[in-house]
Amino acid sequence: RVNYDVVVVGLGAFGSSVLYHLAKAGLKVLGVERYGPVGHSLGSSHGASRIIRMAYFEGLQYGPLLKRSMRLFLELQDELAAVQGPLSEPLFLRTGMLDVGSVFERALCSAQVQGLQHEVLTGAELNRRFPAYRVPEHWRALYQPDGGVLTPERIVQAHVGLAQRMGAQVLTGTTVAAWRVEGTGADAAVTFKLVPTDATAVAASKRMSYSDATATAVPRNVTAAAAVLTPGPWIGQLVPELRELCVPERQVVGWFEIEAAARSHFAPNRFPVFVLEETSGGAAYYGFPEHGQLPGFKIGLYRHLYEQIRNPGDLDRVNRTANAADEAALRSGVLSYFPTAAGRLLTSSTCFFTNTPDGHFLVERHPRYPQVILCSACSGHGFKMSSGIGQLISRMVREGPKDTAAAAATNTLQPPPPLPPSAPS
Ligand code: PYC
Repeated sequence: RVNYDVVVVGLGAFGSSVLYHLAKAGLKVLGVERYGPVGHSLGSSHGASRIIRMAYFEGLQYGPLLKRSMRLFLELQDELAAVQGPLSEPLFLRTGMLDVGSVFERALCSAQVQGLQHEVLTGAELNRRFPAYRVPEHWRALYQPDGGVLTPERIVQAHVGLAQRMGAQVLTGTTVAAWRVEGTGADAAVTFKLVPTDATAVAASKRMSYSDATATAVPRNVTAAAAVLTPGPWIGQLVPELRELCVPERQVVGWFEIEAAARSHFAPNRFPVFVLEETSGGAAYYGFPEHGQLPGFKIGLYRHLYEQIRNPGDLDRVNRTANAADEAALRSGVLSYFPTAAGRLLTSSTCFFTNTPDGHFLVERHPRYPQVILCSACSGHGFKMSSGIGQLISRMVREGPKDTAAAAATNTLQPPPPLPPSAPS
């Protein structure tokens, strides 16, 4: 009676991982993606790099999920290489991680409680050891060797490609116009009305990676026994009740030109990824070594409220290029802490964070329709856990709604044991 065991809506970080784990478990699964091809730059899973780190200043409760996710990313990398042959670039590049300034105390607490390898550095020691950094000498930093760079587009493509090899079907260029649950109990089914994504709106907003190659083949309706909604910032369009809770926000990152003489200081073996929060309650930045195809030093602002988008219809109209204020905000961090990379802005990229009020994730069954699992928002720090969350959601789907209590008991995301507030360092 139903076409699929599960329909997954949104094939970014979370949806692609859910699709992969469901296909691996042998379920008949369809992935629906609004744009395409997967790994595109219109959502929240692009930009060439994401941080993964184990000593997590956001909360101790994330520890087990982080370890699981790291293991799964490494397994994914091996599986991809087994299918494709040696990879030109790894999916995970180990560089180490630095938590600098105000985030130091909480990261240290997380490292100590979890028994993770770490070192404590003063700002002076940090500047000597990693010469691209120039932070105040009295600041403190946590160095954790188990951190580095994940390559988001390639991970999303790996999850979807491997899922397809295991039988998953994928529709790109397809928008869910409506969904509803029909029937009750064992007879309940989730029905989706699908339409080709409006290519004109997309082209008008200058989004370069859109492809409507599959749009003509979009079926009008599909039904499934269960559904996983992982639409990122579009969650408010699919579940209007969540508009107040999950608020998308425009985010801009930039790649700045590095002085020729300093370029080797930004190489992956000399430049750990970082989160740096100014101790005076000022800005928080994050950044990456120069690596892969894009030259320059990539820096972003962490948890900065650029531009909240309250109306999902406005997501298609967001300015995708860095304006003067975006550049100035990023350049201020470069000039203060990485002055040898204060050259031209070579490249910029815009994406969405989808934030909850407490900065944690939303991974829940729909309160009225327990066969529908909601997964968004991740408040700007979820990519690194997408492999583990995909596996957990696959388990929730297979255990079924009756096991909500058991699923909740194994859900490592809640409740958060509070960490001490940050102290000035
Ligand atoms: O989770 O490391 C992170 C991060 C940095 C910026 C946004 N998220």
